[in-house]
Amino acid sequence: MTSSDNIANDINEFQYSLNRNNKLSVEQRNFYEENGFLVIKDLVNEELLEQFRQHFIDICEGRFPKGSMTLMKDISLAKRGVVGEALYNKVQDILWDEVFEQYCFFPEVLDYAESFIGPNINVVHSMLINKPPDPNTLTSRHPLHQDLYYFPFRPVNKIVAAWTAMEKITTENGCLVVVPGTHKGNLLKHDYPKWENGVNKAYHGVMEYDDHPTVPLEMEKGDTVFFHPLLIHGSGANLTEGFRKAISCHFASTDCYFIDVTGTIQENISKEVEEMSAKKGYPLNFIDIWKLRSRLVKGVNLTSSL
Ligand SMILES: O=C(O)CCC(=O)C(=O)O
Repeated sequence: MTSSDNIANDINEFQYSLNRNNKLSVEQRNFYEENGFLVIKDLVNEELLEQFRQHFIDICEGRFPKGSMTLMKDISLAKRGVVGEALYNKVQDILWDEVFEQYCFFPEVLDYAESFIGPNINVVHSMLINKPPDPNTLTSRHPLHQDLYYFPFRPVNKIVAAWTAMEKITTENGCLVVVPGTHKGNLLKHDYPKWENGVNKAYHGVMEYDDHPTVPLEMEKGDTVFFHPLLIHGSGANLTEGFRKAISCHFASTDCYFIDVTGTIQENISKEVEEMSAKKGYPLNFIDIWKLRSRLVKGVNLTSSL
């Protein structure tokens, strides 16, 4: 197929990816179009992932200051009095950290992000997710959700997630699970799932969706999945004795703009996030909180308020 055929396809068929930088084949674009996600094998090198692992452990064990990052605890493990790497399930807002920022700026990841959202890119959400061994409570599960629910910005097709496995990730240690094709639907109503032992803070799920069939994404260390912010996804419990880690960013085009979520199905999460911020001593509104999570990582920002 010639590049002019590609452009014709872009105009006629592709809604969710762009004809840029020849990173994606037509087959890969068709797959993303149909399914809302795409796994790229072996994208991030082992040495960098090991730096991230050690840095996370150093932060959890107090050897490196967490600064403006947020460390989140697993609710069941917190009750059991465990400490360090075995307690924390997430470090969030890693975009200004001298070690983790290398992921936000990683050229191979950004080249793929460009194929989905264009050349001018802000990182808008960034985290390292740790799943310590589950203490038989299943609280290491992440309910099925759509990431757009958390985001007060649009347009939706100008946002993409990158999620990189930091070790071999399987059904046993809590891989991502997805519902292919759901990126073509609407944003659905979310709330806390009514699970026996509860669920981690701010882990809302699509309501009445728990029993929906999913596809597991088993991945090798360094594999990276790109996915659309409406794709319904979650992850299983870590039923092994080891840790399961992944590092992830959401990227948005600098064409994105903020929206007011008052009166929408996003209002409940906006209030909860504002309360969490106030508790930490920063009584900011939802949009200002997201402004602080954003940083230009590629190209120029001529238009965005993000
Ligand atoms: O890494 C995981 O277990 C799931 C992460 C996820 O879906 C999220 O944080 O939105």
